[in-house]
Amino acid sequence: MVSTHNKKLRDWVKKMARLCQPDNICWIDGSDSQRQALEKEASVLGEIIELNQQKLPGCFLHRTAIDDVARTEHLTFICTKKKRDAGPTNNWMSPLAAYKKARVIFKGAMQGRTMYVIPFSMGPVGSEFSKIGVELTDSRYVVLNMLIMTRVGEVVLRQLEKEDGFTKCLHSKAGLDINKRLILHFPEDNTIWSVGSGYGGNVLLGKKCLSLRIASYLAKKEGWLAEHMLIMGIEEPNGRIEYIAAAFPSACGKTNLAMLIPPEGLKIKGYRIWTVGDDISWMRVDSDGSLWAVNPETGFFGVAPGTNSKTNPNMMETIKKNTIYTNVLLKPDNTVWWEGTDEKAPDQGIDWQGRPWKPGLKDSCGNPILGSHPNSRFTTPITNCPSHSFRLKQHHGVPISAILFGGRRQHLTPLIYEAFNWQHGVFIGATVASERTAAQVGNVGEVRYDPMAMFPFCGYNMGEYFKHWLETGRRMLNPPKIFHVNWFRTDEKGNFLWPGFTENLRVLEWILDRCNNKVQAINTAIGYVPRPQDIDTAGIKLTEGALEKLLEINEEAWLKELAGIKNFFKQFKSDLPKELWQEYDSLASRLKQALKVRTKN
Ligand code: GTP
Ligand code: SPV
Ligand code: MN
Repeated sequence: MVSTHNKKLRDWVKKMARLCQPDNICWIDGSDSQRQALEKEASVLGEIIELNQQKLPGCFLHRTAIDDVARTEHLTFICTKKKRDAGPTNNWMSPLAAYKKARVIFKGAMQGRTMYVIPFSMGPVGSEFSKIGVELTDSRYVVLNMLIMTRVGEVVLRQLEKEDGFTKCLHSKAGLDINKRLILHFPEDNTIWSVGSGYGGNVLLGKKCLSLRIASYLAKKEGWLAEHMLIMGIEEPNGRIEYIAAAFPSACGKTNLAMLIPPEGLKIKGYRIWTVGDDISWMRVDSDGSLWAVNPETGFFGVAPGTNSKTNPNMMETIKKNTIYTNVLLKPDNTVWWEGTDEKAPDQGIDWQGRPWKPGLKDSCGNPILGSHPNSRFTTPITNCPSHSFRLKQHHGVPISAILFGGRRQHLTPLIYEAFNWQHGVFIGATVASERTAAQVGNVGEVRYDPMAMFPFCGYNMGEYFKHWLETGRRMLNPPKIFHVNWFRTDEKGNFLWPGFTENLRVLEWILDRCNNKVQAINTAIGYVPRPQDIDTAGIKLTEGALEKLLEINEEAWLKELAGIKNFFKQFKSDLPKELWQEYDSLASRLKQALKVRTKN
């Protein structure tokens, strides 16, 4: 039996139990024996399915409700006293109204269930970077996932006796009813309430809710950055490891980039990749004037479809054991399958909705019925990953040489370009736009602005957030260089022009060369762009003219893009830093000038 001397914690648990009325309360201690007992219980109750233990030791499958398969951004709220503090990009509710509305749903929601108390640390226990949370939940699936994704148990309770504050995270599945689903954040109370969902991003409250929405608010107050970024180390041929952080919107390639294996053509040079994180980066300016980053998580919650031994061999190795699969296809031999994995589809199986499935099935509109959901995922420990960094546990993190922003754009943005300076880089980050993916409910493919890939995750006014980025830049002696990448540009037929995945290292190589002043670049209206000959294409076959097309800048199309940026910026009114309007104006005049020169020639 776990106990704590922290009176605030004990009182809060009691109070929440009075509201939710569970039959029992169980403290999670982080031990293997308790985890195994929970796995057994959850299997017996049908909440998870034990997979073939010879082929997939320690692995389980879970299916969510069919209307509970991705983050529900329209049901996600930032609840600050003043609406302006949530800003124009967030859904807002007053704290009073939000607590009242949710309390009705939470009331008695855990009757007949156990309330699990999960003390967890985001970041190494005791590090200056780290934050403690305690999640109360009636879902064993949540407990088992949190055990993979965060540092859980006794050691966190002991640390909490030395620190006072923790984020109060309350979750109940309640009736898993989409009409009674709310994901509420109370940054001013350091509190999260999530009810009516069983999907990862809505319920693993240490992840998007704490480590991005609440943490971004704390980071602004305390002078650091909480970002939706992967962190990776690139060991160069000379043995030096340079670390980069990259923000791409959900399902736009962070996990894949974070653990790439160098392509054949570049192997000879001796690069090696070290994975620090695939989704979240907490960064601080240190006494050396550089930016240092930690990954607060201990696991990956990765997208399954498209993961195979060509696109991501390290991940295929990682998910062979101790992994929870969610919403993938179950094969007759009790292993799993998804669209775009190595093997061809099995002759039969059970689809993500629990129905019998075989290849070629069509729905009433003639569309193929998928075996696994497009946002099906796996939860797996980072230490399973062959490329995991040896610096994961370091309290200090890693120094960041470059920051990348990126989006999924068929047109317009080139494969790679570099900001002229930090302020211009913040403008580039603030104007990231991307085609919507299956990671959130909504129309897939629609282009939306997603500044710094944080649109769904910033816990306060994004106008203030841009200001914070600008200020952080001014505090650094050696700010990382800022770049923008786009792996998703297509030709007239809609085919990707760039092979992507492992080959992306060729672009990272140029980025590092720029950081180390080893290579020239072309000064264009939008930023520095590589000379085609400076991207190493040894060993890949690009179609004739593809690289030029990938690096092409169409000034007319960019001027059209500016109109969209203007509308996006306008909604922040006086909260948008003037520096971003300056960057906007400079970009407009550079584009007009370039267009003039081009039409003259
Ligand atoms: P979240 O976990 O939602 O934050 O997503 P993520 O940014 O980690 O995305 P992930 O790496 O899981 O990739 C999502 C999808 O993009 C997968 O279907 C990949 O196959 C695809 N993808 C990743 N990298 C590339 C690339 O370089 N080129 C192309 N064409 N597709 C890619
Ligand atoms: C994302 O959607 O950006 C994810 C998955 O990383 S979730 O945890 O659901 O947010
Ligand atoms: Mn993500």
